[in-house]
Amino acid sequence: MPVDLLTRGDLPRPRSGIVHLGLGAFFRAFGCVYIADAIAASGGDWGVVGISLRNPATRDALRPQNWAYTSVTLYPEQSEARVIDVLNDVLVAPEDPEAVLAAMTAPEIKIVSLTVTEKGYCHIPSTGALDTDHADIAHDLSNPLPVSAIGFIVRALQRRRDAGSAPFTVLSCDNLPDNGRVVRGVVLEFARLIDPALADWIADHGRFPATMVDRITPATTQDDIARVATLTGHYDAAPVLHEPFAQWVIEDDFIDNARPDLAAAGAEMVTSVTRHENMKLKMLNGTHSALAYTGYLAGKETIADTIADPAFATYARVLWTEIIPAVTPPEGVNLEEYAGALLDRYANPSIRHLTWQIAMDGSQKLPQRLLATLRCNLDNGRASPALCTAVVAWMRYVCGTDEAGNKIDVRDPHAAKLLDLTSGLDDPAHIVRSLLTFDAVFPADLAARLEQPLIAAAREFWAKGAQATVEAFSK
Ligand code: CS2
Repeated sequence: MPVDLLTRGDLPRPRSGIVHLGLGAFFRAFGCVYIADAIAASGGDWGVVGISLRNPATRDALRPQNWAYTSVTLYPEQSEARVIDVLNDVLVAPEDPEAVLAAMTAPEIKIVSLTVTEKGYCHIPSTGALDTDHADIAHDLSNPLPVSAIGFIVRALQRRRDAGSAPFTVLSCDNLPDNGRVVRGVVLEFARLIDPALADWIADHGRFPATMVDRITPATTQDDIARVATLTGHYDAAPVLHEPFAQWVIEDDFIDNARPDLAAAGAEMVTSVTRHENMKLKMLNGTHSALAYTGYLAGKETIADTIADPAFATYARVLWTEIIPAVTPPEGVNLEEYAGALLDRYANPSIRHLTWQIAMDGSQKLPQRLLATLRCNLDNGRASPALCTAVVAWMRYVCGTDEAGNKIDVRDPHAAKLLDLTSGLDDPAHIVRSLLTFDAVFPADLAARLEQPLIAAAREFWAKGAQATVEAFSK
């Protein structure tokens, strides 16, 4: 069927009030949709300038469409498309960092939001401190034109201070515990290293509200692009496809209260997101990672495929029985019901969320997703065999070959280091001991307490394989 190019919607375009760093599928499927709804409900100059920090693909795909794109909600049995029209421009940082700084310095920009994934914060996952050995940070500390998100934020704030304007609110939308505190911490550390007075100014005037973000959004594939053209009759080079569910919980702490009316769009504006964030990271992301490593090694391509195997569905339920005692529920939330809803979300057969995609960057994810829960359970004398299995599945995965001996494309900022720590080792006990020395992931005190239970879990995992190990949780 011949299809027209997607064109802009009819709505007048809002002027920009937000710069977003890291314009991936997630923010376009999530934040931009909330912002569109907030503008529709209450108006305001909250258009978005998107920044791609690495490559031009999204900019190149969206420019011929005047930055409009299709957001597709995937229900188990049908899908629903809608055009999102809040982007005003997309800049590609490596091509023109000056243009990015200029956009962030414009006084009408009130918010700089970011989805740069865990590793984009350039922090040490186990401590939260800025990783000053990180190549991008080392570069940005000595160059006025940055490459990292943190460098851009600090240099733009420096320009704003020098111009006598107010700072922007920094809105982290990544899956990190207390993400506002994490970004504030690395921004202040960076600023102190280049200009201590700037650090004081940011500490006094800046705002870094924490958020909990939730919507499952797999990467868009070529097949998806064809599918969306068939669904809508328009060719869109960069649609986003996502589940129906969305939850955004935001600490309502913005400079001069300048923000879109996100509550009108369904976001929960609260005084503290800590409980929501902990619940989501441990219960959703923790089981997601557990299913990704075990599922991948058992030959499952997607989370829906994994959960369709009853042994893995049972494994997920067992994981939740270990996780729930370590979670303080937000007011009014029943954790058993939350877990049940997660299982339904995972089972959605329309969502092809690759286990390999979720398996990426485990060194950045394990601390908050699995290890914090394990620590809490150890402190309280609770055994956690299913969580230990998840950690050893990650250890097995980062050794770099699957159970049939095929090479795994392990994507992790520390992939080489992880491989180095395990290469030449066959005995699972040696592999566990070696990986536990990696203190960016395992603080020494936790490593010591985890050694025995992880070695026991690893012996079983290596001997039986992923599928049989997971099946044992059904017995
Ligand atoms: C996933 C998340 O890729 C991953 O690591 O666990 O992206 C997950 O889909 C989202 O956090 C859901 O809100």
